[in-house]
Amino acid sequence: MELYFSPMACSLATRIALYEAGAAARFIEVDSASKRTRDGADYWQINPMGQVPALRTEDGRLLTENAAVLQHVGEAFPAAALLPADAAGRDALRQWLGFIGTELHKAVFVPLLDPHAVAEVKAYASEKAALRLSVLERHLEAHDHLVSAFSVADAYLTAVLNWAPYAGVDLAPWPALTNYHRRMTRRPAISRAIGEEFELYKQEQARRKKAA
Ligand SMILES: N[C@@H](CCC(=O)N[C@@H](CS)C(=O)NCC(=O)O)C(=O)O
Repeated sequence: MELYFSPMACSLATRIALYEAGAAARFIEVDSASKRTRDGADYWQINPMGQVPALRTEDGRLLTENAAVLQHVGEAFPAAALLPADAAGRDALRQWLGFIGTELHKAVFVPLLDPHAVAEVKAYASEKAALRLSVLERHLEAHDHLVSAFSVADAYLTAVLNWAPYAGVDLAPWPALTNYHRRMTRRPAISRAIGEEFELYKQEQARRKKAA
């Protein structure tokens, strides 16, 4: 498998899933500004949306969209139990993946992190945050994970919550969510993935500063 990723982007969730599974994969870094891979390939030609993650599957297909990519990895490595085994658990997982992708990632965090978003757009996104974070808070007051055990949904939520300090989202009013995030980042696979990608993120920032 090959994972197209940008450092500390949502594609971190798939790296986490691959590390949790102990899977061998090739990681191809995409500069989110220039849309070039590190070896100079035009990423628009690879993924016409220009977004990460994109996963080249073992049989050569290119799969995009976090929810699809994460479930593919979960299914490819069943021994890692990154997906619930029962039908109700799978439904809950799909529900959380939809929630994280649309309600949290896109509705709240993308506008708050986008330097081109105007103040009104940021205010609108900020306004959306409290309800969504309170839904997570209520769930995590009663559960250790989004579904019955660690799953790809936890990998995705962790990747999104990592952005909170950069997006100006204060998690302090949500103690169960804050504790959950702290607990997730202590998992060896997650700590390793964040450590490696944060280093790549700093290198990317330094390259951009030098080029400016
Ligand atoms: N709907 C896509 C969204 C992916 C996405 O927003 N990726 C971001 C990084 S977290 C990205 O590549 N942004 C660059 C861009 O949109 O040009 C998914 O769920 O995979």
